[in-house]
Amino acid sequence: MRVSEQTAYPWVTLGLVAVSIFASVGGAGCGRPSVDTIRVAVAGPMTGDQSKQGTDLKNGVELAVTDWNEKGGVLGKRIELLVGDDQHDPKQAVAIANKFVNSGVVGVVGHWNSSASIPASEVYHGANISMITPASTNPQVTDRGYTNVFRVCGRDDQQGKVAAEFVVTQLKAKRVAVLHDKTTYGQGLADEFKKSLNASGGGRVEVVYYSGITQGDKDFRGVLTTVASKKPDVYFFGGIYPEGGLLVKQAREVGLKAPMVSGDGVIDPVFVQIAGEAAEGTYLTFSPDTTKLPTAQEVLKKYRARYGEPGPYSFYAYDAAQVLLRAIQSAGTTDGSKISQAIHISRYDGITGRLQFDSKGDLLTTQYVVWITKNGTFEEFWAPSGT
Ligand code: ABU
Repeated sequence: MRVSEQTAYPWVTLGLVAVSIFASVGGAGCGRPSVDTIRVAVAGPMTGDQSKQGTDLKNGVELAVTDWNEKGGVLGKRIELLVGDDQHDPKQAVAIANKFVNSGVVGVVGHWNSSASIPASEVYHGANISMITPASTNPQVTDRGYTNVFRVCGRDDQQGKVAAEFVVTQLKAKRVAVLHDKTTYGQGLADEFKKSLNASGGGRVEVVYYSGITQGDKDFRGVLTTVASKKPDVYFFGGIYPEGGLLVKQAREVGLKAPMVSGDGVIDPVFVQIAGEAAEGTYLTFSPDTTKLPTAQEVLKKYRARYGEPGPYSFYAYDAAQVLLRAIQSAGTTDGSKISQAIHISRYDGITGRLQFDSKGDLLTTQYVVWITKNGTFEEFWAPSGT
């Protein structure tokens, strides 16, 4: 079954030996796990315009679960993986979270979108279940003091600062337009970028335009014409690749020649598929290339053999699952508080780097660099000093 065929189901559960075969459990939930099974879950946008990201997360977690099951599972029990499709919709994310809780899930890897992770984490917090997001970068994910919430990626206050430093010191921009998609992530990142512009530019940078666009819209020529009239040196976009791809494509059509700078929500091959030639020269902040890390080579080989090229967050999902399963094993129990405690004190060298958390649930060390879109792909372009 292809992922696109999952649309009809709020989630699917994966078989453990033939992990590529999905069995629908339908809308009624799937009961409680059997005594010889421990349930974990992965959630993200498995269908719709951001399904590439959900699928990347699902693949990464599935690979980690398969590795563990091949070695005998966790606490001597078979690991069963539930997959939840939140369709990057906050309400659907809460519905999925409640279904996980009612199905006896002991830990969740997800969600992808900050606007899904934040409301879903309220449910996991109430049920005392650990949640590790591989990709949700909005500061609020971990700034609410929840001891069950973790992330294995960076934060937008850090990412926005790196983008601003790049725009000021490398692109030498004086006039900057700022667009966002009005989501928790997109607007949050745009605001962090804008805030940091003043600090990086010593007051010499002018924000000549600031506005939100609507996710799902297809024609941005009107707003881009207004942006062009402001004659920016650069325009920043806080948002995801479906809109990011259309923006750069339509910017060309209305004569806006300034480069677009954006963040980790845009760095995916689908951005290039949508934008075509117009994607060239777009700058994107993201972590350094995980596929080049010596620590990732074994998993990269397995991932490619099973799924093809990993996506930007595939390996973060793999590592998040490893952190969760190791915590269950070291806690020696499926008690939620003990699993979260075990994550807090863990210090694990994953395939993406050292995974050790601060009291909030953020990684102690994360890094952002700037990538450029070149020849239809992405290359690392610039790193801030001191990294
Ligand atoms: N950080 C990339 C996009 C996912 C999100 O934080 O909403």
